[in-house]
Amino acid sequence: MDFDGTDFVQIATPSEIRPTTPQLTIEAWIKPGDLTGTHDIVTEAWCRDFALYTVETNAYTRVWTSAGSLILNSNFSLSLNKWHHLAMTHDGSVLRIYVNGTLKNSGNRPGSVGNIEAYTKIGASTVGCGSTGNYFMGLIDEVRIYNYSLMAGEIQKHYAEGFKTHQNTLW
Ligand SMILES: [Ca+2]
Repeated sequence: MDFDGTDFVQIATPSEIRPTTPQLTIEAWIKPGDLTGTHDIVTEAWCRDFALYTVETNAYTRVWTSAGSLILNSNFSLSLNKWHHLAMTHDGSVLRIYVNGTLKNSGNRPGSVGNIEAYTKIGASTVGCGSTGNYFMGLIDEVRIYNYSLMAGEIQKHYAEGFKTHQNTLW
């Protein structure tokens, strides 16, 4: 999917994670064309109860549970116009963020991820539960949403599987 900073894709949220999910994983390959400001990659449609996004050159994830929201920074500097594999997992207590198959940060936020609406946005979000914004610029590929928390080894494997395709691409 190619995003030019003014468009997005809206998909039906998998019924398995609505309206709450005890566990969650989101994966995506991204090739960012703009790393200034905030750009959403995959977000829950209303108030970003889960989100995978970038702020400046860092990847971020956020979740909202009955214990409140938690935001994690990837502590990893993304490169413009290069492919990166991103993943977030929430196992019911710990939120984790991975870049290129490697765990970069984690934090505690117990409870199910909740208030999940019927739609999920790719390449934008409803900023502050309002108008659509945070448009992504660049390429997003192989978005995957799971109703369970993938293990570190599984994420490493998915990165390795996708690596050749995304490093050799002429896109
Ligand atoms: Ca919501």
